[in-house]
Amino acid sequence: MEIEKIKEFDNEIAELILKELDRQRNTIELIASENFTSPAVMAACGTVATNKYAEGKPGKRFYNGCEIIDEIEIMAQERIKKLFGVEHANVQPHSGAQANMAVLLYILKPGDKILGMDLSNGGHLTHGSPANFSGIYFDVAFYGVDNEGYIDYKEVEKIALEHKPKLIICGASAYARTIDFKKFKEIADKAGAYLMADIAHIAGLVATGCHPSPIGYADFITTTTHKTLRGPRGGVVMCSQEHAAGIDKAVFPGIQGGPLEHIIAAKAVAFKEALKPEFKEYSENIVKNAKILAQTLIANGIDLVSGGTDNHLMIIDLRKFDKTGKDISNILEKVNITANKNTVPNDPKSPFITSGVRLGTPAITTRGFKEEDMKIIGEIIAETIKNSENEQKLAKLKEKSLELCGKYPLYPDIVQT
Ligand code: DSN
Repeated sequence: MEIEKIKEFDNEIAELILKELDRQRNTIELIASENFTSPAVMAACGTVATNKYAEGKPGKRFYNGCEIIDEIEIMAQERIKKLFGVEHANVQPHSGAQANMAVLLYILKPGDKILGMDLSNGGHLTHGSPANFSGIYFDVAFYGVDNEGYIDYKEVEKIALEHKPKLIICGASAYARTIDFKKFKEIADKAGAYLMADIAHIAGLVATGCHPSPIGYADFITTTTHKTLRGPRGGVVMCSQEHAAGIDKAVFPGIQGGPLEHIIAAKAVAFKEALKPEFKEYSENIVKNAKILAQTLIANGIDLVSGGTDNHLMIIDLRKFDKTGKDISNILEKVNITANKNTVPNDPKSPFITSGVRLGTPAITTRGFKEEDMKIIGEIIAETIKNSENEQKLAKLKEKSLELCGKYPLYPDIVQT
């Protein structure tokens, strides 16, 4: 990070960036959708590739001077195709929301029917929420989870056959269990629907075999690149050759202008990292750490939606403590743990208040946190929930968090002067 260069011209922003670095260093980061990129990925984001306009696609641009940018973008495409075993990848979407928007623009007309997972049950805004373009322009039906917190595939099938959507969306932002893509494909076939799998959360796990893959089942696969995949912030759409031209056209000129080529360069670096054997080991550790964290919380009297986890995340259900996700996520911040409030299935509270807190292990696993650390973190969280009004106790818990952070320095090569 070339912080000195920023400092020379703009000390105010440099100081704020350094404060943010300090916050990240001294916080146990449990937001399930966040991660810490490698220095190489971060460096690629801050390069001359940011200067180039490259509307269009490699070999077919609207601007001159794109020969080298083309090589970068093709390298990103080839690496992610190899990583997931897909025929086509568009690496230009600025985010996961844009990746999803491209698929919907390509395959649907306004008013068409879609079926997605309810946001309050673990879905995503772009899967049909009334507050999002996907709910505003399309006729949406939702599926959710059963009382145990699992997707009920019989119920999904029933809704799909009643609603007859043109597109079924699977994939989630807050679902701790394995997603059965084969079952979704069978349902989509019965309903005569296309299937889109949004694997934003689990992409790194899918790439390394730690979660079953939707390849071969879903017509469209979308992902972000910054969660378990540990790249820069961004999105990707993957599909078969049959849909390649349509998806490319939907991304540009359909919904975006010039792609962020510096971010595409950073995506390429991240995909190279994800193709290494060490990344498989990292993904296995994410899942292992999540399981231990879940077991520790349960052993300390904390309820989890679905009673545990198969992947990188879990949702604490606070209802028995009569506490809200909003309050507890704020109090966790006092003990230097960052997490986010999250609805639980059939939540009596609004999405701004909620009865749950979502936790995930991708970021702390990158830092090097291990089994024994997960046990300590689980105890800190349980103690925080039970002693949320005891400031003295909270101060002691904060010390414990800081001690853990000190054990695993973050970006040790960035020196604050
Ligand atoms: N829904 C966000 C999350 O999972 O944090 C990502 O869009």
